[in-house]
Amino acid sequence: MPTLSATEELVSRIQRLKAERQAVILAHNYQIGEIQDVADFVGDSLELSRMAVEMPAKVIVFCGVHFMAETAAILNPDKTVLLPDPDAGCSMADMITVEQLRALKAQHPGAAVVCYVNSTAAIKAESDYCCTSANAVRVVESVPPERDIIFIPDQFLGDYVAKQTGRKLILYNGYCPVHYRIMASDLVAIKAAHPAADVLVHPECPEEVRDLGDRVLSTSGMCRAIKASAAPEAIVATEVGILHRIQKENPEKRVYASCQWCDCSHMRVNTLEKILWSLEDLQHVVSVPEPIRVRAKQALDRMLAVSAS
Ligand code: CIZ
Ligand code: SF4
Repeated sequence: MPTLSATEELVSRIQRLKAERQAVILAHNYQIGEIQDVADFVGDSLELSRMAVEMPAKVIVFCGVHFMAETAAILNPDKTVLLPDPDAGCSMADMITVEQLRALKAQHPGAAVVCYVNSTAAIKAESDYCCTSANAVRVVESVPPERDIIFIPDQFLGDYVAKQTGRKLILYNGYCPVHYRIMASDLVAIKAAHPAADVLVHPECPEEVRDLGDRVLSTSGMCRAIKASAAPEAIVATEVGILHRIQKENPEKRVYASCQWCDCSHMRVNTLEKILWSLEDLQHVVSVPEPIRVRAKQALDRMLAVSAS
């Protein structure tokens, strides 16, 4: 009988335990390839949140970062949500505290607060609407026109949405350090080397980088666009973990990252071993105190109502 490689052995133990625990494994588009391959679903945070609600599983192993697992926990109080590594944070989410948000609200009384999903549960609880990069434009358009809007924490996504909607947004100075590494000059060079490629840029990139793209899209928007395009090549300006999914779905295409060192250290802390340990020990449980969960859920529900229509 052929012997299994160490990875195959790990995968088979994960699959066995997953069935025993009635668990589902959800992986974000930015996770490493072997985690995407072991997952039941791979997607962006909005799709994974929806999947977490729809799946009949008792346990959700959320392979992503803390705010994503928290979002799943907010929407699924009766399920156990596990994060394989409790230190998988998000630099952008950590850039704003509740005190800073309250100070901003005090400066702009009456303004609606739209928070990007890349934020803590406590920040969502202080916000009126949540949004992801896939629905930020629609969420902002749904805010009554007479209301001012505070948009937190991502200044670049906020700037993009302001330009798309024509709404004047009160921006905060947060940003994603990973997307900030993508230089316009790198994108110019790679475009020159592959002139036939579709160029897809994430809205967390600064404007001079966004302006070089054919389209500005969320991660799952990029996956859909590449599948639908006749172009034989694509350049993606976002976190490099997404290349695995795109290449797997489009084996005949050549896909390039605009920046090789655009990898998120938080996303990288999850490993197959940690997924196995997480299922063995039912660790690390992500839960949100009920008073915060209920308020944060209102902001998420407003977002889900807009993006369902
Ligand atoms: O919403 C998400 O999953 C993130 C963080 C990015 C994207 O564009 O999908
Ligand atoms: Fe946060 Fe940026 Fe990493 Fe996404 S890529 S989890 S926004 S630090």
